[in-house]
Amino acid sequence: MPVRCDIFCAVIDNLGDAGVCWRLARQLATEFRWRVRLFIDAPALIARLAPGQRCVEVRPWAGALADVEAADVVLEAFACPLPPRYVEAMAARRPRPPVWINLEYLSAEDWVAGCHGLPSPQPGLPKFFFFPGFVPGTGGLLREKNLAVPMLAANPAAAVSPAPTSPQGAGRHAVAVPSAARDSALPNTFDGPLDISLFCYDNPQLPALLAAWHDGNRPIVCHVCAGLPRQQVERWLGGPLPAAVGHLTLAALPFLPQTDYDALLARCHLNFVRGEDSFVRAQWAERPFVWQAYPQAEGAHRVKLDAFLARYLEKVGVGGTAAGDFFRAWNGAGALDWPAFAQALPALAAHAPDWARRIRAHGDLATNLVAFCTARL
Ligand code: TRH
Repeated sequence: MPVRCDIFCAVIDNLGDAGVCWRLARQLATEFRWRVRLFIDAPALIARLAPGQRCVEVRPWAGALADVEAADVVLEAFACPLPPRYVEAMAARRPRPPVWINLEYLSAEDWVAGCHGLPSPQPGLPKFFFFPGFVPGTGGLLREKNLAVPMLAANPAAAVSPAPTSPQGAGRHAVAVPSAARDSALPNTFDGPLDISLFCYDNPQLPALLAAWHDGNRPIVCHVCAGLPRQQVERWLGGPLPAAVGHLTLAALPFLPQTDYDALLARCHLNFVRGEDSFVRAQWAERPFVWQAYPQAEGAHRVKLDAFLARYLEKVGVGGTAAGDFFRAWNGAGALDWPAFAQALPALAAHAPDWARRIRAHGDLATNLVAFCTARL
């Protein structure tokens, strides 16, 4: 009998809760043949992330669930509270209660490895903390077994931006495939035109970055993601995208299915990413990236940022300082120095494959989760 797994996801905001839960559900279903139900309070998000998917049963979750039998493995994403009726069904399950997992948010902080896998100190049903992470002793990072295939083999026409209107405003042309994607090889030259993807939260540093690109002397195509990024770029431009201003081309991306977004990351020279899932995917794309951490009160996100930078930049060598300063400025601490960061791009590109090898060495999250749960079933 296949292992039955129920994943519960309460979407706080943005896309990452759903993005992470979807990736995990898909991998458990397709690589481990688990029978997965994803209970989510925003099921439409899954339809946007994975149009037409059939491998996971997506169940709308609102309030109390009708009579639902508890699964073998129950995973609450990001400590979302389970419906009381479902917890009762878990307690009543025979011969033993399910393996109950709390999948936590990703952090590079040192304390994570010491908390990973610990039982949650609460009376009644045993529940375990499961922490993703970059180092041994954590649950690892979400990564499909055959990752290299989808990112580079995905349909390049899907991860493109409509070409900008010509200066005369002649209207949209056919799609403009990012220059690096034309020969579908990884973009590895950084002294010519750059393809840059932009996915960010509201960021007061963005106007300065766009101005630096505009005033610079090299052609840049910025592939602007839908939502907050596009709203901010159009505010800076004072008009709709796509557009071309001097050397800077501002192309507008529609919201892409998740696999096409992954493919975009592999095709750009540099990726601006945010939150958790795109942050991890940028590292698997083995391209230079800049991360905007999910903003938290009292600057708590800067602790997460510094913890990550301490690990990520440890072996970069020349360019590491400029990269660290740029990451911190992008997260609100200091002024952006684009020319200095641009000079560090070759070093960051050379570092990327070794970094990807390091963070996958202790296994991927789904494989580690399956081992953890199987030992307790
Ligand atoms: O959208 P996010 O800001 O989600 C955030 C973070 O997950 C954060 O940790 C969490 O606390 C908060 O939500 C509640 O960023 P993230 O994590 O990168 O998730 C974005 C998802 O959207 C990711 O799976 C990639 C996907 N995506 C697409 O599928 N298509 C697109 O066009 C774009 C831009 C993103």
